[in-house]
Amino acid sequence: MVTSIEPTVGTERKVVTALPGPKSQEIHARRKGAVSAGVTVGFPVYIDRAQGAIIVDVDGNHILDMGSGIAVTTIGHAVPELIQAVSEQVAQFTHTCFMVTPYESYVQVCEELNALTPGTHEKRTALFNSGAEAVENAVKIARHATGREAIVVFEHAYHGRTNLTMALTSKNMPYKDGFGPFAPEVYRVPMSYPFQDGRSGAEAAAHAIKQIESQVGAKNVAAVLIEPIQGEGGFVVPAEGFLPALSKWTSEQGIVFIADEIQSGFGRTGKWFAVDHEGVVPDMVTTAKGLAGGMPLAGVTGRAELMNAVHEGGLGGTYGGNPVTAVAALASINFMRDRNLLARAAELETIIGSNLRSLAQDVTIIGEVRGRGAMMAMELVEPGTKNPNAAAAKAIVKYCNDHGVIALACGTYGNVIRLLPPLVITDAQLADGLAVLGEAVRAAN
Ligand code: PLZ
Repeated sequence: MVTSIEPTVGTERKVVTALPGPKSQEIHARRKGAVSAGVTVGFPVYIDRAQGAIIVDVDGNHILDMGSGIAVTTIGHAVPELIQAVSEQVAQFTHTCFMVTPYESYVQVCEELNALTPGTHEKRTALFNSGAEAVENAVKIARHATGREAIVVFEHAYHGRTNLTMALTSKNMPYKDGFGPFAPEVYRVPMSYPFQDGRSGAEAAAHAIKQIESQVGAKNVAAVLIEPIQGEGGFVVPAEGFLPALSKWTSEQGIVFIADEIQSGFGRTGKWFAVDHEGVVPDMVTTAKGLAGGMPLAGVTGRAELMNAVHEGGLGGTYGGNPVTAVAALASINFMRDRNLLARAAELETIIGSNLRSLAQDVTIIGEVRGRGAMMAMELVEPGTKNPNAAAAKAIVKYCNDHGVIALACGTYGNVIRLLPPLVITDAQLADGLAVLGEAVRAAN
């Protein structure tokens, strides 16, 4: 049984070849003949193993991970407790299908999600495989429970790549182009985006609500679906008061308020959920990514009366809540509690925020530094304007990658650099990563 990790990975970034190295290049060339061209790769170093915040590629380069596989490995790579739980579960049984013959870990994950998501009301949970699948199911449930069809989403939103979630996602390239027709009854309204719209939270909410009332009609709306902090759309943090105002209005109108916490949730922002920062209690919450430490698991958690409104057999799927992923979630949640990782996320906000803000004083391309916890970003602009500067973002990501640091871009216009380090990153690793990022920004300025 695997109970310990070889201590060979170490804790320091170490680049020993040009990146990507020769072995990675060889595999990457094979990829062309085997993998659909539709699936692209940002940084083609092929990974051999990883531990904590360090990823080791097949050429022996030690790369600093400030992306966590897009906000997934929040607890870091190769956590011994998770390895143990998963290994034991694989040896016991890997699959029976919860709908055929169930197992306790599924129930335990639902109990945890019911307890951790905001609000003390009676809740129920259903488990799925991916974020997109969770969002689809949240919409199914909201429609079924309300008997209404319209779904309201926001500008810059990202909710997935399946047919319904493509309709919910805002950005055409690369997510939607040529993949239509899309599911109907989806309506998009403006997001609160303080840096760009200058509106207060209350003003932005009134603006969005007015648009829903005039263009859709509140009585037709099944759900308002929102990322409390937008992920792919640019780490947009809505102005204070926006989410509470929307949540209040939806509850007055009998509309289901769904928080898509797939990227912002599970400790990433310093609280279990991003809505917790403003005391908002959604009717439903979707989770995935950080939930299970790298295993594919997603959940929909909501008010019992909504979740139970669906007829028996109306929800499910072959693999949803697979036992290996379920024990990974339990191990990951325990690890986060034991290590007090929410507090660590808040510390990371202070360290990263002050570093990026002082960098912003010295350069002209940083328009805004924003984010919460270990979900921090900078929006890059043409100097002296608020116009997006995607070329700078691209150059910064490349510089970081060339120096063995994973940093990701995002944003409707590709002009936001986001940092999503694992919460176990050490102060020394973070200082190293931020130093490389600083050089990258200065070089692009
Ligand atoms: N909702 C808020 O962030 C996934 C997408 C990467 P899946 N974000 C990463 C890409 O280019 O495909 C995401 C999200 C929010 C839903 C999803 C979808 O989650 O697990 O990728 O289906």
